[in-house]
Amino acid sequence: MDSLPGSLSLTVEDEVAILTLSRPEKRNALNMETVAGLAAFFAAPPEGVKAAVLDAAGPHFCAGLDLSEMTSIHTPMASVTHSRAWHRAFHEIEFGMIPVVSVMHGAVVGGGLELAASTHVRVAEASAYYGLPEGQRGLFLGGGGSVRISRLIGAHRVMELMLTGRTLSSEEGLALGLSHYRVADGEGRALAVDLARRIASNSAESNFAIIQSLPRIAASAPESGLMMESLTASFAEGSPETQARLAAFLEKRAGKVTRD
Ligand code: 1HE
Repeated sequence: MDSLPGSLSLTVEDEVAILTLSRPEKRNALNMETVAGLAAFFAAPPEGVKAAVLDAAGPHFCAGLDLSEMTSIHTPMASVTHSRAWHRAFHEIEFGMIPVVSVMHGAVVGGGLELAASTHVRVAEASAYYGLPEGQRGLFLGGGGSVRISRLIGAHRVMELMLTGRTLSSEEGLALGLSHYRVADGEGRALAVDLARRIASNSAESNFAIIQSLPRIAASAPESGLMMESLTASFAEGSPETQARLAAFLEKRAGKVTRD
């Protein structure tokens, strides 16, 4: 793959890529170079990688849009072009070929929360907090948050967070669905890697169906959704690997579904 910008760093452990936002001196604020780097990485993940972890260096996950870049955006066309570039990048994450587990800590605000909302599994450390300070900055969401964050917590909560500028704690975020897990500070990355390894061990067809079809089915009219569900199931079950996995279970060679 093309080289990453300096604001992103990559390690690959077996089938799991760990991509780290690496601009802690600016609290991982998302400049266009970083957004383009995210788009390029998730459009073409390294060969053999089956799942990714999105982590962040320093005390904060992401301070959102790099506000210093906004000073050069003076026209509606420049602004819409900027937003659409974010949309393309986050689309590559949400509808890419590999499931992504994010690890959130400290500030997860504005565009940082939009970025996290485009990942498939979200782990929060206790220090994580969430906010949408767009109202205070004279901005609006532009990285897909109106759709994705609203889907997670409801448009009414997105509205309230943007209007008041208040923040939610990691406990509140867990209860509302902003994260799926909440762990002690410093424990997020290990859990995320463990989850990514587990995800990577699923059949590739099932993972593809889960991240590509499920959100589209859920957003469809029920009758179309049900049809799409049947077609997706036939795609996943048609994999040669499925028969081997079913045989392994029936011959008592596969794991059982037990309480973690
Ligand atoms: C930044 C940014 C940024 C920090 N753009 N440079 N986002 C916000 O409104 C959040 C703005 N940031 C903050 O509220 C705070 O920086 C934090 C709570 C995240 C962290 O505080 P702290 O005390 O640890 O760091 P700091 O001293 O405020 O910032 C360190 C440096 O990062 C400093 O630069 P320096 O050159 O003076 O060292 C800050 O200016 C810089 N920095 N955040 C640019 N966001 C697609 S639309 C999405 C719309 C949005 O995302 S709106 C939300 C914008």
